[in-house]
Amino acid sequence: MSMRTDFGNKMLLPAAAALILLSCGSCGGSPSSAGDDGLPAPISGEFPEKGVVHWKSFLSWDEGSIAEAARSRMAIFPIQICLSDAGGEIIGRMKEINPEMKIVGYQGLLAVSELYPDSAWVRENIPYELDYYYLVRDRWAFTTTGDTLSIWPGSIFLNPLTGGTADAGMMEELVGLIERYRDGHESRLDGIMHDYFMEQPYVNPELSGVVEGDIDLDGDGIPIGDDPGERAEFLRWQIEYAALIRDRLGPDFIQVGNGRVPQDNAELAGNINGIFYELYPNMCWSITDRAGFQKLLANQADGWLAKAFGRTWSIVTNDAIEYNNYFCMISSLLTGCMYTELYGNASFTGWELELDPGLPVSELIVEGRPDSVMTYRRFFSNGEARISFASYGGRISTQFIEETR
Ligand SMILES: [Ca+2]
Repeated sequence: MSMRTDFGNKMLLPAAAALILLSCGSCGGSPSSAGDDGLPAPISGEFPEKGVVHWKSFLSWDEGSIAEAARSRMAIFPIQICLSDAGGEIIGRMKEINPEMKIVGYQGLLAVSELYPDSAWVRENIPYELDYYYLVRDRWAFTTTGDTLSIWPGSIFLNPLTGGTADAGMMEELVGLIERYRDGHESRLDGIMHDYFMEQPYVNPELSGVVEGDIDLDGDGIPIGDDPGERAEFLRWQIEYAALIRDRLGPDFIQVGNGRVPQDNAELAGNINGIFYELYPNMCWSITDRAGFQKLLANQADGWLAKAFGRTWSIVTNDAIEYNNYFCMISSLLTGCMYTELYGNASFTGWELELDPGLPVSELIVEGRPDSVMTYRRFFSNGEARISFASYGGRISTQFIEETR
């Protein structure tokens, strides 16, 4: 792939077209209020805690979708949609129903989408997208052979190093853009989700043979995989970027991070407020269900993540295997996280699982040993959440046992 040409003809795919906003045929009616769809009004302290994950447009949504989404504590939508007029209208309706709901904008970390060719349309409809594009247009990363670096189809990777060290100026500009938009749209953006923090860029297999050359962000001719100093600066930039957002947008501007680094690196974790567990419990690392659960538990311990609005904002998700949605829900009850239900690719289609556990009345109880059976239990006012793992790390049972008094 080579796209080192001038703006205007370099963009191949209309990635932004996928983000075309709702035509809003359903927007003319009166705002729905909690309860008129028959759903219980969300109240603070309701369990299990739901989080919406929807990295798409609102085109497929109707009044019912808005009401269902509003039953959540947090919703993650593409940041440029949160900051668009049409997206803001829908977010406003959700917040009318549930004023405590927090809106988090999804943004690819160190990535920029290939631009929709009609920049006038983008300016009119998703202006953040265009401003972000212009801001980073001179920051593309290139490989050792001068090819444009892409690690995900439809996007271009950015180089956060200058002269071999973390580029503080670039960081300032990126945070400044978020700050400027947030300040103009305070009610629509309560935080940001970074997808994702990484030790080094990993080129998606779909691009193997498309991207030529090796990744070499400091330009010394040594690929990043063989260059510990380059990897250290690359990680340093990410940690300082999260710290700068926290500093400039305040400790209650929620930051949720995807990737392995927030799960393993205390310094980064201490600058953000939640972890996005993608493909929980195994993530993409071939770990056992038990290891995934234990990692989730360890990450929620005091002192790992920073709090925003007095709590942490982790969410367990799985969009590939339906039976994991229930495991996500019970895991969330045991560990104090949010869960979501996905039946497909990061697209919210409503809630199918229903459970009324009441309020937690105990801490987590751990029984057994790793070489036999381990059971995790937590009592709620209406029963007990419980997961048991076998010695090999697989699940034996995932349950909510209702009290039958
Ligand atoms: Ca290098």
